[in-house]
Amino acid sequence: MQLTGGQIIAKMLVRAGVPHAVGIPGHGCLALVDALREQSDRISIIQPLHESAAIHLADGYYRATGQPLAAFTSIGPGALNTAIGLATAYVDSTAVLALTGETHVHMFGVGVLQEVERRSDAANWRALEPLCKRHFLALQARQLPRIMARAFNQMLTGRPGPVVIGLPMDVQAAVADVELPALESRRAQAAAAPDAQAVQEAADLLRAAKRPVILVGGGVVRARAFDELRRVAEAAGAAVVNTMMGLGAFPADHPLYGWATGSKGTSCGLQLARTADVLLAVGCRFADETACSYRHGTAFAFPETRLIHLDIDPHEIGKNYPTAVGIVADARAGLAALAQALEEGEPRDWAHSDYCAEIARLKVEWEEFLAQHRDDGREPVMISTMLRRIRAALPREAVVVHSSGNTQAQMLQEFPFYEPGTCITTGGFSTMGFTLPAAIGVKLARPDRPVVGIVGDGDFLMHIQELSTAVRYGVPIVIVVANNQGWISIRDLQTAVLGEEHVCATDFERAGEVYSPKLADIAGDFGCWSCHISRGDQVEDAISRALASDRPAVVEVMVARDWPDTGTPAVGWWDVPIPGHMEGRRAYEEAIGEEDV
Ligand SMILES: Cc1ncc(C[n+]2csc(CCOP(=O)(O)OP(=O)(O)O)c2C)c(N)n1
Repeated sequence: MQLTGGQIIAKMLVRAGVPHAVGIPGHGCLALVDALREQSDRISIIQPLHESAAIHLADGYYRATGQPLAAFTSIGPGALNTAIGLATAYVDSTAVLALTGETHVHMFGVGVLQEVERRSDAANWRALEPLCKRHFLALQARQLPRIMARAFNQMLTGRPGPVVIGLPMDVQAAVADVELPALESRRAQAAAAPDAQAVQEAADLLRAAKRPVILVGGGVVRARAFDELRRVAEAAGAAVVNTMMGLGAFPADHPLYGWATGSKGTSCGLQLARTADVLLAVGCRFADETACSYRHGTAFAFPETRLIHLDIDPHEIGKNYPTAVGIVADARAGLAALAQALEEGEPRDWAHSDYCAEIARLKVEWEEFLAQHRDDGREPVMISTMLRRIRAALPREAVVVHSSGNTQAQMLQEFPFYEPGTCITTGGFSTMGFTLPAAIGVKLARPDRPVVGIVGDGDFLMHIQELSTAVRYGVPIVIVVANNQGWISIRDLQTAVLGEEHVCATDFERAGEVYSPKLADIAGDFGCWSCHISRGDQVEDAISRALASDRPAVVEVMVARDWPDTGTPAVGWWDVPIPGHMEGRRAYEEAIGEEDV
């Protein structure tokens, strides 16, 4: 087949079942975009307004379906604008294919428009290399069938991740005589299965445990191992706690659910995890937020607690904590094997156990703690009240997207998810700007479900322009903006760890007055349905009307901005270094000695 480089890519995207290519054309990707145009009855082209948003949109689509999209960019700034999106996808282990224009091969190093070449020729791609699972640079069009096959293999097998293919302009345009491989023949069909002996050892430990806990990370969500997780939890009578990325993997109304652990977690999740005798961690990397900066006995007490660590990536096992049993496997395959081994023994009457009663009591205590810090009558409304009202307005199967600031922390602490896969968040990178474009991707993937983004004003303003994308393509997402006129989670941090007099550069002000444009009006100008509210009793009605509008909608909620009503206190520990001259406040210095790293 005689095809240009661009045509090879477009045809292989069609073969891979990629329904959308998201990107911004430029001189650096003309031939590629022309080839996509030829396939436009099979791949729709979506024009976002920022390349990072293109990646977030594709990322949201993948998180909702397991199907990667392609994002495309021009050379130079277009390509480099993908950096935050790629890093978000890489840290959270999600698959996105980024096709970035590069300098023509025969012009490497001359300084073509938008080439970075002072330290090495055509060096733009080097900036992206640490931010993706694999980078390919195609130097000839005939390499592309193989590169594309390898890119899909890298994205989708083992630990998923984003892949970047650098496409010099002449390679996109050059014709090659090629065969296009069947992608299925270029990757393994079954996920990595666990070692039988290790599974047996893990099952023995869990069976003998008095206080078993399962710590659920993003790997469980990525592998869609929801049924298998439930089977293991019930067979072992284990409490289930989660990381930020594991949120939504287990139904919040299940008696064994113990909420989140970690620095922004819950008293319930922390208590269960630190007093476990056996802890099974699945698809989790023990990041500092989960581990309360590794302070011994705060989130975890290894090795007194015996750790079974199940992960697709062998390098995560033993990275931060010593294990009793390390199992390398896909979370679904690993949990299925464990469930089978546990179900062969005597069933546990977990529902009537003292342990289950203790979990219930810890959850009530946590609810009471939240209630103490919440004033439902307050105006402007507290985020805590707003979240409860949003939950009440949404069906169980609604997909909720969130990304940073107090809303993200409070979602972890107090927003119950019931159906698997209904929580989409950037847990590892906590990227401001993710929610809006990712929600568009999620809604494109799941048009049958309500899709709601919950976001702070700072986060929303980072990619507010993508309201245009939602409107142009008629994607009826609902974005709830908690507007506290500033980066108030960071102001809260300044206040909590340094003191109120150290608040700096976190309020939005003009001439000493609090400042915010009316975000609902801006959304209206974009063509969205929008409303502006400030009381808790207005939230449910606003959400219902936004959903009923069947248009992209923005509900701007003015929320409390006075400390401490801005959020719910963090109950875990976080190692935030305090300036050396602030002696009385440097609790973290003492705690460093108690950290396990
Ligand atoms: C791209 C990016 N820049 C900076 C940060 C650091 N950061 C974390 S939360 C936050 C403030 C978020 O503000 P907003 O969305 O308004 O929510 P709020 O803090 O007011 O709840 C900042 C600056 C980040 N997470 N991402």
